[in-house]
Amino acid sequence: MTERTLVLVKPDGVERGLTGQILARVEAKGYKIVELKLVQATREILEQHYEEHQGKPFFEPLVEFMGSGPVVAAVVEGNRVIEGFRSLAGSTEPTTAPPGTIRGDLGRDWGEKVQKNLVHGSDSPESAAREIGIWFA
Ligand code: YYY
Ligand code: MG
Repeated sequence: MTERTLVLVKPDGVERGLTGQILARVEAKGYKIVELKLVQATREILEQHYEEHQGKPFFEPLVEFMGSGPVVAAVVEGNRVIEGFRSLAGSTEPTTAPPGTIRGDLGRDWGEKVQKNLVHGSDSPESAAREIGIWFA
């Protein structure tokens, strides 16, 4: 079934000049980018976006990191794209994300409190609808 997901290239990905490579992988997989923008996220947006993680030890460093520079926000469309992009991205920790994935090929551990793992992808249809509403209000 055709669905939409929110993809973010996080500040580390933008800063390292990996936006093109990351979006190229999304397109090469066959998904369609239907919205795209470069944005400096406000604290308000980030707190809403990461609502589920409020109170966790990595929440503050995460919000700080996500606001440390511009991010690229995209809405990506395709059959089973929510699951498909999560699979392309690889698991949360770049050190152990499988080679062949965005995080596994392009990321590493930088010895910081937060995992700088290059991308975000929505994890369910409910999250996707909620997050697209936040970033593309
Ligand atoms: O969906 P995904 O990005 O793979 O991970 P989440 O569990 O939703 O966590 C969001 C975000 O928080 C993650 O991309 C990095 C950061 N994080 C962290 O720095 N340390 C953790 N132990 C868990 C998550
Ligand atoms: Mg998540």
